Amino acid sequence: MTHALIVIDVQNDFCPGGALAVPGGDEIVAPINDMMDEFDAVILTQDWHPADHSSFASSHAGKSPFEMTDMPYGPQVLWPDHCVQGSEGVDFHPDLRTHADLIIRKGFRPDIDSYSAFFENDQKTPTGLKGYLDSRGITKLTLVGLATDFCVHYSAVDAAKLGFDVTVPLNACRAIDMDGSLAAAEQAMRDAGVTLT
Ligand code: VGL
Ligand code: ZN
Repeated sequence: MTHALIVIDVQNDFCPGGALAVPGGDEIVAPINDMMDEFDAVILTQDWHPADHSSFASSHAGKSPFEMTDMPYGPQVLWPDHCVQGSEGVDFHPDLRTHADLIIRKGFRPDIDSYSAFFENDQKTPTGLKGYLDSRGITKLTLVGLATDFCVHYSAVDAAKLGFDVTVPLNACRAIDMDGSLAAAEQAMRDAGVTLT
């Protein structure tokens, strides 16, 4: 059995001081660094948006961050501008160990957001991560990072649906938690067969 650690979006914009700061986001850097040597493979994901991305409230006249909008693929939260390619905010937290086997970027298509490391928010467009994992014989995944209720949640649910054995240690994740989104995410992960520890 080959077991990979997938570190979701531990980037400056999701840490205190960043454009979409997740409370305590930087507290998970040291525990994640300590975990890395226990795995057969380490994969990092990076939220990677063009400057005028459609998930940004600033791209929608009259809309404010954290409001909802309807996209052709369904409802979408509108975010503050974050993780813009070429900005400091898109970089990994400076203390995160980045000696990973693979860095996968997502959210680079202007018209569609991508919370999951496997599929964009239309739930159809693949990122290519499944092919990479399959071709390396990786069957077991541990997911950590930011944010528990968005990118970790959707990545974990998709991974479980794709047949991977998935564990999420919540002590190595932090949440945005808007309108009960953390409780809903934990329930959705459990329902999908993800092991929460
Ligand atoms: C994320 C909101 C927007 C995340 C990314 O990494 O959880 N959340 N883009
Ligand atoms: Zn994003």
